[in-house]
Amino acid sequence: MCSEMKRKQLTGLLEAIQKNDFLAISDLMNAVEKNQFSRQEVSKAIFSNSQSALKIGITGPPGAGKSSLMNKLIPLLRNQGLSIGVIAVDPSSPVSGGSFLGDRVRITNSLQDNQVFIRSMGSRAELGGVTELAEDFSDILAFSGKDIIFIETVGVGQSEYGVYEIADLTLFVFVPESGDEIQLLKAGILELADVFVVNKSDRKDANLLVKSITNIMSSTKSNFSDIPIIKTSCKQEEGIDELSNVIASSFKSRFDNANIVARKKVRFERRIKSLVEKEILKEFWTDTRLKKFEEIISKDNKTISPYDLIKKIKDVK
Ligand SMILES: Nc1nc2c(ncn2[C@@H]2O[C@H](COP(=O)(O)OP(=O)(O)O)[C@@H](O)[C@H]2O)c(=O)[nH]1
Ligand SMILES: [Mg+2]
Repeated sequence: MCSEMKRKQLTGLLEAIQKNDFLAISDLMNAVEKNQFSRQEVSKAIFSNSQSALKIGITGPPGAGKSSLMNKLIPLLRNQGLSIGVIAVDPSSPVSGGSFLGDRVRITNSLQDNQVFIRSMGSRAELGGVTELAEDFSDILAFSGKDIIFIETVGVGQSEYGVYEIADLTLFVFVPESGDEIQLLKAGILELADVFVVNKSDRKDANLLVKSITNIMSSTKSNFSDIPIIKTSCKQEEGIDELSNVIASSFKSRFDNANIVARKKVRFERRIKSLVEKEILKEFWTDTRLKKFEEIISKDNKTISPYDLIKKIKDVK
C-alpha cells in the first residue's frame, strides 16, 4: 500500500477510534501488532490525546485471581461513571476462556457494554516486545477515551513482563496458600508495588500473609504507610469496594498525586532511553559494517581483541 493511502487509512481509523468504534480500535491494534503502520506515525498522531487515562498494572502469580478481581471491579468502576480498557497479557486469555469464566454473567454484561473494551495479548510475542506492545495498546485505548486501563500480566517481578514500567499504578495480587510470594517480596519486588492485594481471603492464613507483608514492608520501606494492603475475596465479594475506591480516587488525583506524576515522568524517560538505544543500534549496524564484521570473524576470532574489532568496524563508513 502506498504511504498516502496508508496515511488516509490511519486518519480514518483514528477518527473512528475517537468515536469509540470498537472495530477501529481492534483494527489499529492488529495493524500495530503486525507492523502495518509505523509506530512513529501512530504515536505522533495519538500521543498528546492519550494522556488522561490511568494505567493500572495488575500482576501476581497465575491463579491468584487477577482476572476475577477485574471482573468484579469493572461493574463497580462503571457505576462511578468510569470507562474501562483491559489488556490481558496472559496465555489463559480472558476472552478465549479460562480466567474470566469465573463470572460468566458479569463478563457477558461487560462485553455488551460499549464503555468496556477487552483485548488479550499472547505472551508469545517476542519477550522484549510484550511490554512495548502493551504500552502501544494502552495508548490506543487511552486515545479512544477510556478512563481506566488495566494491564494484567502473569508473574511477579519478571522483567519480561515489566508491567510496572508501563503502569501509573501497580497492584500486586497475592494469595494465602503459597509461601513463594514472601521470597519475591524480599527480593526487592515490593519497591515496585503501589497497592498490595491479598485475594482469596476467604481461605485461612490470609491474615498471616497480611502480617508478613506488613512486617517486611515496615522494615524496608519508608513510605510504607502510603501503600494500602487490601484483603479481598471474589468468592465472598469482600474488599472489592475498598479496592475500587482506591482505584477511583487514584484516577481522580492522577494529575496531582506526586507518586503518579513521578511515575509518569520515569516511564517517559525510560521509553525515550529505550527508543534511543534501538535507534543507535540500527544506525550502527549498517550493511557494510555487518559485512566487515562477518569478514573479520570468519578469518579471526581468536587473536583479535573485541575492542580492536569494534574499532575496525567503526572505521567502516
Ligand atoms: N476461594 C476463592 N477463589 C477465588 C477467588 N478469586 C478467584 N478465585 C478462583 O481462583 C481461580 C483463578 O482465578 P483467576 O482470576 O483466573 O486468576 P488469575 O490467573 O490470577 O487471573 C479461579 O478458579 C477463580 O474462581 C477468591 O477470592 N476466593
Ligand atoms: Mg488471568
